[in-house]
Formats: sequence, structure tokens, C-alpha cells
Amino acid sequence: MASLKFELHKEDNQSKARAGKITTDHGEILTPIFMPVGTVGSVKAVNQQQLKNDIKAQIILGNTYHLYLRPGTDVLEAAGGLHKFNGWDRPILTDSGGYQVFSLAGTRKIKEEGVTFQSHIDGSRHLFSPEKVMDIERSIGADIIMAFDECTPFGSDYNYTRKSMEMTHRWLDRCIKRLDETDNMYGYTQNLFPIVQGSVFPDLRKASCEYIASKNAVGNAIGGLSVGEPEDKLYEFTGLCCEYLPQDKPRYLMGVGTPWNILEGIALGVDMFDCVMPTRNGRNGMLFTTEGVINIKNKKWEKDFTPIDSGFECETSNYYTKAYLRHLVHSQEILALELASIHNLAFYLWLVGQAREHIIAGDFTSWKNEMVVKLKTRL
Ligand code: PRF
Repeated sequence: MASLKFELHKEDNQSKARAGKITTDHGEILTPIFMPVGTVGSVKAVNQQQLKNDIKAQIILGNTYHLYLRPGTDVLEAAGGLHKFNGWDRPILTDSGGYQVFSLAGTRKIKEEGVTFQSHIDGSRHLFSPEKVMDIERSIGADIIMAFDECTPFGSDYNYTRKSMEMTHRWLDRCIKRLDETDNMYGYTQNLFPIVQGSVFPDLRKASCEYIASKNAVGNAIGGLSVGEPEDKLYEFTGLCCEYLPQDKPRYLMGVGTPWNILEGIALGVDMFDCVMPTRNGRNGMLFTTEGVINIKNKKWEKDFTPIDSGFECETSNYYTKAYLRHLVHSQEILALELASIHNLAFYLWLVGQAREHIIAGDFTSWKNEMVVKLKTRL
């Protein structure tokens, strides 16, 4: 079994966009890619067959924080890892908890050793150190495992951000050491992605990228963005990071974002994205379509018997009507959550697939610029 491999197929002339392929022991991922979020080992309201057949997901995410609290590493180890447990036999990536601990857990204390926090489920106390998180990620058994970091909140001052970033770098070294000292548990290779921090300070971001690049990991991630900063800052710092991170390794922009954020991210040189937006917003009636953004709850759709979206191929989006989905939402039917989530995810996967095709065809930038206007339209 082999380490993750990244091949570049085409680089765009007018932007930094690239089309490539990641190979893992659980199969290939064509980039740029969007990764549906399956926090507790399940993409909310969507089953594994729908993920494959309707959505065409190539890789999904799991969260170390949630999976550690429930079902726990003993259950995951007994199952033979998360792939065996949830029946998803394609690649999986686990986030490290370096974000969830800060956004979800109760009272927490950050120290050099790690973070102590209280479970959002039962209030129990836990310590996440880099070593502990690597051990948990070994038990989960994802193909790509994220380093343990601190995601500094937007608005953190320079000194706090610098100290936090430096600690994230020391935590990275401890993650690498722990992985070197331990073996994969299920026979296939697990690949560590380090995470750049540094908030919106150019010199810190540059220093973080250079530190992370020096580790020569098989892929790298950009963290600490899409945490409340204005969109121009998101793009500015994504671009800056892509400039300083290795060209020949996949770049992953964590927790981003809207369909237009993703297209702009691709143009700046990002290869991988994840976000709860298509599922979370979908469950609230917000649909992303080839024509623009829809709030399916609106009266406007009451008697609209056209498909949810006929602009791309998806059995769910092409078959069910807007009026029917609106009715399901208003009736609080479980099926509403399912149809909205499938549609939004299928749309995100279609969008990154289109981006890839246009990069290869050589007309990515003009396509992207037209598409961004369409995607932002409020219908
Ligand atoms: N760190 C980790 N996970 C994350 C982030 C981060 O900075 C973000 C920031 N948008 C999302 N998910 N570990």
C-alpha cells in the first residue's frame, strides 16, 4: 500500500487553476474536488448509495472530535475502521478536531500540551493533544488525516495570532513524530496534511506556509479562513497561501464555502474543498442551482411544477419539482431534508467537475466569470 500520489493534468493559463488526480489506497480523486461533510461518519440525510450514484462523491469527511466522543475509538477499532463501520469504501478524510474543539466544546483551556474541553454531548472532560489526536485518527483510519491545529478566531490580534501559529507549528512536529512512531491499523496508508494558520496577517501567513512547506507533506491545507472575514480577505489570503505552498502537492481550503467561493478558490490554485453549507443550508430550504440561489420555502414556488434543477444530470434534481419540495419542507417531512441535501451536494460535485473540464479545455476563466454571476443570482 502506497502514500498518496498527486498528478497534475493541466494548469490554466489565465489563472492558477489546476486539474489533477489524487491516488489513495481507497481509490482516485479527480481534482478540483468538493468533499461532502459526514461529521459523525454519516453525511446528514444522505445514504452511501445516494452519495455514490446521485451525488458522485469521490471522498467524504469525518470529524475526529465527534467520532471520538461517539461511538468512540473502541467501537471504530472493533469495526476495523470507519470505512468498514459506515460502508463507505472510497477515500475518507478526517479533520483533527482543531476546529470543532474551539467551535463546539464547552469550557476549554488551551495549553502547550493540548486543549482540555468539555464534551458538547454529556459535559465530560477530555484532553486533545497532538499525540492523542493522531492516535484517534489512526483508530478511525481515514486516508487523509489532518494535523491538530488551533484555528484562530477572526479578529484575533497580531500577537495572539503569532503565538498561536507558532504553537500550531510545534503541534505539527509532534503529530509527525507520533505518526512516525505508530503504524496504520488497517493495512492501508494514512497521509498527514499540515494546516497553515496566521489569520489575516500577510507575514504570518507567509511564515506559516514556509514552515508547513518545509515538512514536505504529501498535501497541505489552508485553515483559519472563512471564519467571519470579508470575502475579499478570504480571496486575498487564499491566493497568498497558494503562492507559498508547493505547486506539486494538493492544496485543501478548509470549510469553504459558497459555490462562487469554490470557483474563486479554484482560480487561486485550490484543489480540495469541504463545507457543511450544501447540507446545512439545504436542510433550511436554501438550494444552490445552475440558475442561482433559491429559498424553496417562498410562496413563489408554490405552483412551480418544474424540476428542482434541470441544468445538470441528477435523478433527484431532474425528477422532483420545486412545488413538491416546497410542500415537503412546509410539512416538515423527512424526505425534504433528503432531497434538498442530495440536490445541493450533487450540484456542488457537478460544479467542481465542470470546473475541471473547463480547465482541461482551456476556457476556465471566462466560464468561471460567467458562472459566478449566475450562481449569485437570487431567484
Ligand atoms: N482548522 C481545522 N479544521 C477546519 C478549519 C481550521 O482552521 C476551518 C477554517 N475554515 C474549517 N475546518 N482543523
